[in-house]
Amino acid sequence: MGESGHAELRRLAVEVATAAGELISAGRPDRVEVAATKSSPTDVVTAMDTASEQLLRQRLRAARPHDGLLGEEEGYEAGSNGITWVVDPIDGTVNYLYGLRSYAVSVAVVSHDPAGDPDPATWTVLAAAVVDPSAGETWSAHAGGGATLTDARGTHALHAGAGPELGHALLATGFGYDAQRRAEQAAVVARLLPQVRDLRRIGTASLDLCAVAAGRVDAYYELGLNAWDFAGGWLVAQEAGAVVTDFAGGPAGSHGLIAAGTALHPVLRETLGLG
Ligand code: LIP
Repeated sequence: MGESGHAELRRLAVEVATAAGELISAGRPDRVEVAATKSSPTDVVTAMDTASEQLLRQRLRAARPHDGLLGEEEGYEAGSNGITWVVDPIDGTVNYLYGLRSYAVSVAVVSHDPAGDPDPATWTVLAAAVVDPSAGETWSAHAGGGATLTDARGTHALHAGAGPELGHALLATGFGYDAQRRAEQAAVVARLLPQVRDLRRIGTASLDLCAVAAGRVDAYYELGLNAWDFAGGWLVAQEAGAVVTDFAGGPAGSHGLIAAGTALHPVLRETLGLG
């Protein structure tokens, strides 16, 4: 599939993510209820997570019936052509639950060995869209096509800078739903905080990665993300010129992710020392 094919996938990703974004923002009840919990009592699902994923699945199946689908709420449904959509119906569900801004719909499409399952260690992200309904912002990218932010003022090309020296770096990070993991993450923060400008906890991996692409933070790192949390934002940051790897410099994954400019990335990776 050539660049024009990737651009077409990007257009479809933006279209379906925008529709799901409208659903979750216009349909947000004043008081959001927890419908269920998953990996821990604080890892919640709301009825809007489920409704958003159903809309995404329905629209993508209708547009591309042979593709696979991997989503946070309903899991993996194999396709027949080595193309799979990776969707997070509401990234930042806890922000959504509490009525905080900074939640998003993330839609990515990847190519992989048709005989296997989509795996971040070996897949190729072809196109992506991240829609932030509260901010009225749409982030998107396609492989070889660059990354953009569309807002009320128009569409802007994204170029992540090389990054400042560590002591002047503004970092974003996140914490898991498991108490033991949070204790480990807190120990890393305690070690890192005296060495950087400051930390931000936005609560939404896809928007953290887009913030790196736009220079709103200088770097983002997190341990324990799911593929649907980072697949979309990964391509936006990568196509904006940021470096996105795991803590050892290999493909990013649930075992670790660091995104930063070309100069800051190696310094931060060494300082974290988690590789
Ligand atoms: C969230 C991520 C965030 C992380 C949270 C959670 P969710 O995804 O976007 O970066 O710190 O623990 O994984 O659960 O809202 O889709």
